[in-house]
Amino acid sequence: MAKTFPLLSLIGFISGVCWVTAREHRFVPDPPVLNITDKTYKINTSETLEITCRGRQILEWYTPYNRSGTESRIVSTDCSGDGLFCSTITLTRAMGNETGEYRCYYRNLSMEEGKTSVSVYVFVQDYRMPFLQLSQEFDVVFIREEEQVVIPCLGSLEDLNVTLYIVREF
Ligand SMILES: *[C@@H]1O[C@H](CO)[C@@H](O)[C@H](O)[C@H]1NC(C)=O
Ligand SMILES: *[C@@H]1O[C@H](CO)[C@@H](O)[C@H](O)[C@H]1NC(C)=O
Ligand SMILES: *[C@@H]1O[C@H](CO)[C@@H](O)[C@H](O)[C@H]1NC(C)=O
Ligand SMILES: *[C@@H]1O[C@H](CO)[C@@H](O)[C@H](O)[C@H]1NC(C)=O
Ligand SMILES: *[C@@H]1O[C@H](CO)[C@@H](O)[C@H](O)[C@H]1NC(C)=O
Ligand SMILES: CC(=O)N[C@H]1CO[C@H](CO)[C@@H](O)[C@@H]1O
Repeated sequence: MAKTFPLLSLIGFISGVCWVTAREHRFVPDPPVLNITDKTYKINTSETLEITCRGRQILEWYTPYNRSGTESRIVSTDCSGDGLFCSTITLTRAMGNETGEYRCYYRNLSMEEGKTSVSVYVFVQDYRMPFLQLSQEFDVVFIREEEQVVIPCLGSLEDLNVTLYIVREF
């Protein structure tokens, strides 16, 4: 009788392990893969951006257009084959304000970097207009004394050197 307890807890342990693996198989397929493996990618303005994503489920993209809420110039084409889902996005004559994160993710799964989604940060370098218009929400930044504050400044060049000036308006 004394031996049943360890046996029971062993069974409990095994079923626990099986449950965890089964759960992971169900919710975490292999992450999608981009054909650009670097974290950042640079093109010049008016060039064409083309990124391919492959994965095990239906793929969708999250791009700077999702953030800006404007109509997208991005064309996506299906390139599925060889048992994999595949999607290519093409952006012709890229503009500086199309700088940002291009993320490919599995539809209907919560976006998790390296698990259900993969991204690349694309700089569409515009040397004539290096600063990008920020979305409305950043119009006002509140500063409190002795507190660190982040003033958002978005550029289309990775190695932009910026200086902050205070302009007093009365
Ligand atoms: C982008 O333009 C800059 C300046 O005109 C040039 O030096 C650079 O080689 C170009 N880069 C690419 C990837 O075409
Ligand atoms: C990624 O794939 C697209 C479409 O096939 C191709 O045009 C592009 O050059 C590829 N990019 C890289 C970095 O291999
Ligand atoms: C982003 O926009 C694309 C195309 O407009 C759409 O298919 C996708 O569902 C959007 N993603 C999110 C997370 O809103
Ligand atoms: C970039 O600016 C153009 C107009 O100059 C606008 O049509 C487009 O939607 C903007 N792109 C993004 C990603 O906000
Ligand atoms: C930015 O400034 C740093 C320090 O002053 C300097 O070392 C670097 O070369 C500058 N980069 C560019 C792109 O001008
Ligand atoms: C089950 C489920 O959530 N289905 C959704 C998958 O995503 C598409 C498009 O994003 C939705 O239309 C479905 O409702």
